[in-house]
Amino acid sequence: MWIGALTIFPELFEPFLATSLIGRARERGLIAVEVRNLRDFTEDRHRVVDDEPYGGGGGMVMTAPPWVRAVRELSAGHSPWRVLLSPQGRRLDDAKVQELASRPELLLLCGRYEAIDERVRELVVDEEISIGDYVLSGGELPALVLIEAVSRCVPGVVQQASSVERDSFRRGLLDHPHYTRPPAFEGLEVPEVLLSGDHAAIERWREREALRATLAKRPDLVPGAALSAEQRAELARARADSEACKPRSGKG
Ligand code: 4FV
Repeated sequence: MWIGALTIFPELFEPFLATSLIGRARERGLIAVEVRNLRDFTEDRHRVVDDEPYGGGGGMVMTAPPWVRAVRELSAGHSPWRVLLSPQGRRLDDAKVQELASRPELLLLCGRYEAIDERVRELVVDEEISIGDYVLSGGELPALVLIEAVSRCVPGVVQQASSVERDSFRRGLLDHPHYTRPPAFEGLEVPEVLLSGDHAAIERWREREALRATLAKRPDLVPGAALSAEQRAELARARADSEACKPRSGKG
């Protein structure tokens, strides 16, 4: 997989791209990440990438020519899916991560300043993606989030492929609780079943706990989740319990 990134702060990417999972994936040639400085695509000696907003108002706007020049030059020899990271974009979630990971080439546009000239979107952007409803100072961190999430879907990047499949959200539910040594800590014991060696019972426990965690923390996910028989039974139990706790209305 080839991922290009356009930014005025390429130095922000290096430490992340040279470390851990992503660093090893690049060494093993599973992914290639090419970070380019947008200023290399300016034509003036001050390498200016921003200007005053037409119509006035605070802040500076990133000018279109460097972006269009850069995207077209980086698309020579590549036909990347061109993604602008911005708060106006579709929210990044697991389904979108998997869709982006199915593409052979991505080009990520990382903005700075108040905004980017609208004509950049019209001329060289296929899709806008947001990592959340808050405003950052730049698109670099969202791009790094996207690179990490997408790279984990590339076969071989995560050693334990099963752990990716078991990841939260992959099956629409949050993950079950995890434990490791010591077996008891500050009076808190590891659930007995996990020490039993009974893998069928452990799997059932994990399924129930994944559903319980989701009901408690992200009930909005449950309707869309692919529930196993164990989880459907647990959901029915949970619903029956909550019904049982509901105060009886006076009538009848
Ligand atoms: C953002 C987000 C984000 C907006 C103006 C960069 C900033 C500045 N990108 N998800 N949330 N971008 O806040 O993706 O140029």
